Amino acid sequence: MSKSEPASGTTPSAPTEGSTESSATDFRAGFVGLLGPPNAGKSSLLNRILGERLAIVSAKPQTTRSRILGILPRENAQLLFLDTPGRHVSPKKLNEALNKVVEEVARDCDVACLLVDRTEGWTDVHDELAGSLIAMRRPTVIVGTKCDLPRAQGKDWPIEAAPEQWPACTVSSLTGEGVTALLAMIVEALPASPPLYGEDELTDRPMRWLCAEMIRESVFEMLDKELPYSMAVEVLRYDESNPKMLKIGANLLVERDSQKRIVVGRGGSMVKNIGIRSRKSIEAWVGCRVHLELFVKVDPTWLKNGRRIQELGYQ
Ligand SMILES: Nc1nc2c(ncn2[C@@H]2O[C@H](COP(=O)(O)OP(=O)(O)OP(=O)(O)O)[C@@H](O)[C@H]2O)c(=O)[nH]1
Ligand SMILES: [Mg+2]
Repeated sequence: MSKSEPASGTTPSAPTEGSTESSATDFRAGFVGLLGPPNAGKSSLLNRILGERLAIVSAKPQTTRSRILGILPRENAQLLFLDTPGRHVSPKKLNEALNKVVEEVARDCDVACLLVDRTEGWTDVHDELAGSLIAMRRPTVIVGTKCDLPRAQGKDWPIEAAPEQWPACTVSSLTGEGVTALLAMIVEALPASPPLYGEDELTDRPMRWLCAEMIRESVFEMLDKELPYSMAVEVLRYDESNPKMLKIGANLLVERDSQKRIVVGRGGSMVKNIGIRSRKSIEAWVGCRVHLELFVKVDPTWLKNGRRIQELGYQ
């Protein structure tokens, strides 16, 4: 989807291999995997790099549930960033699917950025991811995030436990500090290649999916504790026939009746507020008015059923 499109863009854009006139010898292009533990700041970094709010962000860990492609054009390069779910070990079916996404991105990217939250430091998850990236001989940059936070200053940097052959840099997605230097390091490590996607593409994700994600972001924002993790958004209706008014109908799927009561809220107040917040985010994106209808539905199986997880777009 390109940002200049109106409320349309429901068709994933096909790669347009070799479609520009730039010579392959001086042009670089490739996939850049953003990897790290939950909450390391992967989605925030993607948004900062693109200058768009493409990936949803929350203060709660395990927000991202799929691979998200964000395309950054440069004069002599095309950087194809892949945001990933935070690697996290748990026996849940959804988690299994998310870790598979992480493994695939680590395997398929041309360059990896291994994100380390500077306020938390290096963890077991970094050891695991670093082990895989070394085994796959993947060029890797270690990216220290959240360097604007005072708590980041007291921690060791560069990190001793990190493989010393990898270059390191620090960034803040809040202020933008360090991002230009990081991009230069990535371009340096990319292979020579013509652009792989069209020049004005922003992502391969359809607008319908981005709208579902914005609703999910509101859920993360407005509901506490475990509830956002048990919840999925299923878009039932996406009607863009009127260019002045996009109509969306979606289910908020929860696992149990008790959760449904919380999401509906007293007299429907919670679902109403989730709807208002989501509608504002979607309107800011699509640039037209949005009519949004949300329904809360109990679906006790969605978290346990691999096919359902895939249908909902989380794989
Ligand atoms: N101060 C500050 N906060 C940041 C920065 N980057 C991310 N954050 C915050 O850290 C939290 C997690 O950020 P996300 O971008 O959602 O992290 P993530 O790695 O994508 O998390 P998952 O999708 O759950 O794996 C959010 O509250 C962000 O606002 C930064 O550079 N500075
Ligand atoms: Mg994320």
